[in-house]
Formats: sequence, C-alpha cells, structure tokens
Amino acid sequence: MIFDILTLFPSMFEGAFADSIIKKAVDNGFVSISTHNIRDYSDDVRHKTVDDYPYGGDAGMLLKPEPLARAITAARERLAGKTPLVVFMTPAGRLLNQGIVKELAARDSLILLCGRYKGIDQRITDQYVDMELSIGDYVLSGGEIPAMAVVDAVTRLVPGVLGNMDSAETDSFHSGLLSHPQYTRPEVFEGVSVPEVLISGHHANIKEWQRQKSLEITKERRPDLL
Ligand code: 9D3
Repeated sequence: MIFDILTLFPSMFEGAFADSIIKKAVDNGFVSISTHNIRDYSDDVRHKTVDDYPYGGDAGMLLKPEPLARAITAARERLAGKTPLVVFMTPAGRLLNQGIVKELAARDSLILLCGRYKGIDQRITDQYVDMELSIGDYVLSGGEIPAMAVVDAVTRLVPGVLGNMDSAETDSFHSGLLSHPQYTRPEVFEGVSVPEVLISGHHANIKEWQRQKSLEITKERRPDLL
C-alpha cells in the first residue's frame, strides 16, 4: 500500500509514523508513506499563494483550485502503474468506519488530500476527488489528523503488518463487538481481585465470560453496533 499525502503542513506527519506498528510496516516494506506540500504546486514562485477569497463574499479563505489540481496530478504521476483512490478529508465526508477502512485497504494506493482554511474549490471535489471522508462529528483545524487516522487504520489491515499477537481477526471490531474487560498481574490490586473465572483455568468458561461481557458492554455503550 502506498500513501501519498498532500498537505500544507507536512511536518505534522513527522512524529506520527515514526514509532510502533506503522514504523515497522514501513521498515518491512508493507507500506510506503510520503508527504508533499501543496504550497510547492503554487502558481506564483514569489508568495506561494494557495488560498483566495470565496465568491459570494463569505468569511475566510478557500484553497485555490490550480495548486490542488497540480498537486493531485503530480501524485498520480508518482503512482504511475497504480490505481490510486483520491480521498479528500473533510467534515462533510462519509463518516469513517471499519467497513470503509477495509474498502481502502483493498486498494494499491491512496492519495490523501488534507484541507485547511474554510475548504476547497468545489471543482476540485467534482473533478479530482473520488471519496470524501470525515473521522467524526467534531471540528478539527484541518485534515492532517484525520489523514493520520486513515493511514493507521488502513496499515493495520495490510496483509503481514500485524503479527498473531494483535491480529485483525481477534480485534474487537472484527467481531463487531466492544472488548471485554482485561486484567494482568497482580491478582489483587488496591484490594480489588481479578474475576475468579479468569484464574480458574477453565478455558470454556473463560471464553463464555468474555463473550458475555463483550455483549453486555456493547449493549450498554454502543447498541448501534448490535
Ligand atoms: C466553515 C465552517 N466549517 C464547518 C464547521 C468548515 C470546516 C472546514 C474544515 C471546519 C473544519 C475544517 C477542518 N477539518 C477538517 O478538514 C476535517 C475534519 C474535521 O474537522 N473533523 C472530522 N473529520 C475531519 S476530516 C477533515
């Protein structure tokens, strides 16, 4: 999987992929991630302008279409031979869920476009964008953190990235339920014991307790998942 990220703030991504599962996935060649500054595709070499006032006189600025068109075209050229999906991160997009993550993970490459300001010229959305994605109903400052969430969630589904320990199979969202409570040592912590069944060694009872707890918690907190 190749992620080609278009942003006005490439440095925001520096720390995000430098550790843990994503770093390992990159180091082992399962995914590659590059960031590209939209400002490098500006018309004017002098001021590197990428924004302009909206027609209709609303407050705020929009990302101009020309630099975005050039940035997306350049990304497509970098991905020659691949069939990238152009994904625009926007609060007005489809709400990301694990089903969409699976859809994205089936592609060979993704061009992730991060918006800023009040948005982008609609002609870019109409002519260049394949999918619009939101990560939730709260206001962020731009599409960068949402793009990081997409890279993280999709990378976990690339075959070979996860070991058996943390496999996508045993993941709570794979079963469609929330996780049951979990405990590690010590057996008594601040006077509170680990549930008896978990130290019983009775494997079938443990599985049944875990399934029951998962159902209970899901019914209580996220009935929409059932
Ligand atoms: C102009 C009024 N705003 C509507 C509330 C528009 C707006 C545009 C861009 C508000 C925030 C942003 C910046 N956010 C994103 O680009 C974004 C986002 C988000 O804020 N929440 C959840 N998912 C996403 S994906 C991109």
